[in-house]
Amino acid sequence: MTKSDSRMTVAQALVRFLAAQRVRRDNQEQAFFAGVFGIFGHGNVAGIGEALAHRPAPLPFYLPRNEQAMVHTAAAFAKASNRLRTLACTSSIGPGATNMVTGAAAATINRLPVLLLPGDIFATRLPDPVLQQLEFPSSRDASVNDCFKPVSRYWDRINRAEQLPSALMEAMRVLTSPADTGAVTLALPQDVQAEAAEFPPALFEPRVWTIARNRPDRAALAAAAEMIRAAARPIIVAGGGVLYSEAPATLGAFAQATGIPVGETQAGKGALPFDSPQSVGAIGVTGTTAANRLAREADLVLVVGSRLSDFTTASKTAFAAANVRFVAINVAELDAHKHAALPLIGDARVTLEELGAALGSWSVAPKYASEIATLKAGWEREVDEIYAPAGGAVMSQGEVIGIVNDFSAPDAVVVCAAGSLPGDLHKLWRTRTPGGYHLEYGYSCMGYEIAGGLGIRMAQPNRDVYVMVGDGSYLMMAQEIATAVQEKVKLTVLVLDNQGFASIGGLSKAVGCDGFGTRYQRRSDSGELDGVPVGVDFTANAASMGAHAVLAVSRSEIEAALRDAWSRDGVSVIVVPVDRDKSVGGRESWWDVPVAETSPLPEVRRARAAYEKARRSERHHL
Ligand SMILES: Cc1ncc(C[n+]2csc(CCOP(=O)(O)OP(=O)(O)O)c2C)c(N)n1
Ligand SMILES: [Mg+2]
Repeated sequence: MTKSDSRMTVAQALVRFLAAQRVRRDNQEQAFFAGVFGIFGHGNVAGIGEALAHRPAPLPFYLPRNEQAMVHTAAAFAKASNRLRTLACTSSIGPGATNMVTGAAAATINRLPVLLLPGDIFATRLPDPVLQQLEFPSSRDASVNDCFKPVSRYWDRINRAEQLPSALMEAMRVLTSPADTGAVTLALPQDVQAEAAEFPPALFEPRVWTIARNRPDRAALAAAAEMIRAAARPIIVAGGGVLYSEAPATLGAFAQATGIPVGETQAGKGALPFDSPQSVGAIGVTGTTAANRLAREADLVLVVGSRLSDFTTASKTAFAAANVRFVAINVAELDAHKHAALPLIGDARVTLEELGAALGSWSVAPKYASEIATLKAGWEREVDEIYAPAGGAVMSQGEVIGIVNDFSAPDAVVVCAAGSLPGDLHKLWRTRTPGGYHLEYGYSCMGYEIAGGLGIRMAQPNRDVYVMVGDGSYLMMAQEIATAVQEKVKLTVLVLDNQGFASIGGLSKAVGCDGFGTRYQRRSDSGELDGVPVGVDFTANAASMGAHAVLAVSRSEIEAALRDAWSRDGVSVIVVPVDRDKSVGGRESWWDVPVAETSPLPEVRRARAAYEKARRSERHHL
């Protein structure tokens, strides 16, 4: 590289750097950035936009329809790549930038790497205030991009070209760190993006970031093995870390050798095939009868790669035995110490291998093993019953899930994020292949589904992707259908229409409020939203964006629509009316949602009394 080659704009240097970054784990090495998503405005069109217009070859550019959605697409892409690849996202300043904040929070909470490049106000401050600039009265140093700080694992603002190299190195360190990863935000003032400078040629050399498989402390590992040997009723909680570490086979072997049952979190579901003898399915608020009963009496919980959210711990009521103790395998200290666990800070795969070796031929007692088998068989019967044809004019959501599950290939991926579907899918979806169950349930962000489906299919073009989305989530963010059509990405989207929020409607009833404000009804003469249904034509909406869209009311219509979608390219949308009142419900679990302490509504007072009683089971694990 000659001296004149190394003089370039900040934006050009950034793009060139991105194209040169590679990641390696085990024997797998690949480019870390699979492309750049972007929506241009005056805050990035002349800087990053110019640099992308003549970008290095291996970096494709994608034009989405909404900035929040593109971050979801990038996060889903990263999740479906087990965090070994991601996409960068560029936006203009102001609303384009803040639209990404929700996506950043979702990525960071789910521990998924995404690189966000919002434009920012002039570093020179000369033309201030520019279009879309927030004028913060007590500091000229603030912009709307400061909103990204708490939702980013690394945040920086590049006010001078000289700051770029160290910021990029920090960005990569965080993005490729299993423990620290999440959204990384580099705010780029629009004047700085276009400024030229000399950059050190080494910045653009191909660079390989190795993702380590750290091993836990030896003494802690020995102590953990002792605790497991001493346990009579151990259970494993498998979280997303099992999948990200590519440890499903290791976990399967560990569970088979020890006979310890495995309950899965939303992020961890699919760690074991549903029909493996040790799999007791979903655990927690949206868990199975089998997993929740075993959790209740467990004396030892081996947590693998989970952040133990309230949905997993049933708001700290799931593990009810007085003597219960925890051992937690996690790359992050933050998680490994939760519930006063004995922390095994390390990679899930190598730690399970070492723990398995330390346990030798130890396994659970035959009586416990047969109890596990009985509970598992009982749960599979329950699923069969919910999957079975029930008749009736409008389908239940559980039955629709069964139809899609039965139809889909073993390596198909179902994707979802919010509403009543996540709880039903967590319990009912029979996952057969790791990665086959993709739930964004860290942020449970309505609108993730279709944008996420796009990212999954981009990461895994050979797997069928089934987006299952409620009517509420669809109405919040369906526009990425147009992006999928543009990119010729094949997706099958099932819109489950129950005319509003079945999930929050049910919750509202449970807290004594009778579903207030959760139905899509027109305002009536009473002045309330209790008139005739709003009635959205979802098939017309999807078709208008280039999807093939059909309404499917009965079992046979859904099956025919799935077959048709499978045989087509592009986006197929199947709209299925579902009965909001035929819910699958919870299984021996509880979720802490505080009920009003005083109210004129008698139902609320009753709910409060029940709440106070239930809350007594909530405990500290110290
Ligand atoms: C962006 C966002 N806003 C609000 C919520 C709270 N919320 C959770 S589920 C839900 C309703 C979802 O409706 P729909 O997609 O129709 O699913 P259903 O509950 O009917 O199954 C709402 C409003 C959320 N999770 N995300
Ligand atoms: Mg709905």
